[in-house]
Amino acid sequence: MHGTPENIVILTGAGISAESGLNTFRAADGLWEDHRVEDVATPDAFARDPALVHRFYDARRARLAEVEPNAAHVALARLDAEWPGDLLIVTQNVDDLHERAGARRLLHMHGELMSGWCLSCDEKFGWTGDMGEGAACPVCTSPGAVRPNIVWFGEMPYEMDRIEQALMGADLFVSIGTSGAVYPAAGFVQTARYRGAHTLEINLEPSQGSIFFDERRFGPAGVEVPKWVGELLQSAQSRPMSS
Ligand code: BJW
Repeated sequence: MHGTPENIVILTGAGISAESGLNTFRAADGLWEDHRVEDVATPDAFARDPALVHRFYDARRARLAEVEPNAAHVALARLDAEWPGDLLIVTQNVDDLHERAGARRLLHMHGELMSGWCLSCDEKFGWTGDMGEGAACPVCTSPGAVRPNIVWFGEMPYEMDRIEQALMGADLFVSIGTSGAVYPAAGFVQTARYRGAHTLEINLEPSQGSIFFDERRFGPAGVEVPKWVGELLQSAQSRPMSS
């Protein structure tokens, strides 16, 4: 790209956590007890079989205790700490590996595993351990009305206004480890590009929206992200942005 960018939006997906040992959704190993994510991550699936859906999320919440952030999460946290311009990491992931690596300018557009939502009083709160069907809400004490605070298919992702605003002001948009199969996240590259941002994809292989990126780097996130962050911080040092 020409010149040093000032305002950066970074979209991350399951691929950034793969080297930490978390399964992606659409790889051959992406099935859970033979279910596709589209069959368990919906309000209909939860209404039909809440025990199954709770098992899916309880297992994934438990798995978080066994994994650590990898070099890609650490590199993005370093970029967040050192980048003087605007920066927003928008993750589709519901794991907490970005924040455990130290990222601060971060939002979870598809919710968080370590959070619950009471359908009785509408409060959202931190949650550790199993949730299961009978969990009582810590706020209103209603039993059996707590669901994982996760954005399922057909539900509106979180913080869309803030994301839209950041995309409008971005001069660099970077997508890391996402297949580009799920909207609205898959459309962010086109919004950023339309506003004139340089667009970069870092992924193991071309994503579904690969043609919309100006630049593509293929390889494991744990290798490619630290390399890119090092280059970006180096170029910002040698060509400081206008104040
Ligand atoms: C590596 C790597 C390594 C591996 N290094 N890379 C028809 C057309 C268009 C849209 C729709 C449609 N029908 C329905 C819709 C809308 C629907 C949708 O997009 N459906 C598609 C299936 C078509 N979307 C919704 O319903 C969303 N809500 C919505 O649209 O509301 C209305 C709205 C309107 C207007 C504006 C705004 C909103 C909600 C979507 C909720 C998604 N939820 C899930 C599950 C819940 C979270 C959870 O349980 O974890 O979120 S689905 C699942 O997919 C999860 C993920 O966040 C999401 C994206 O997956 P991701 O991260 O891309 O993972 P993978 O596995 O697909 O890809 C991994 C990539 O990494 C691969 O490319 C690998 O190569 C790569 N990789 N190892 C680098 N080491």
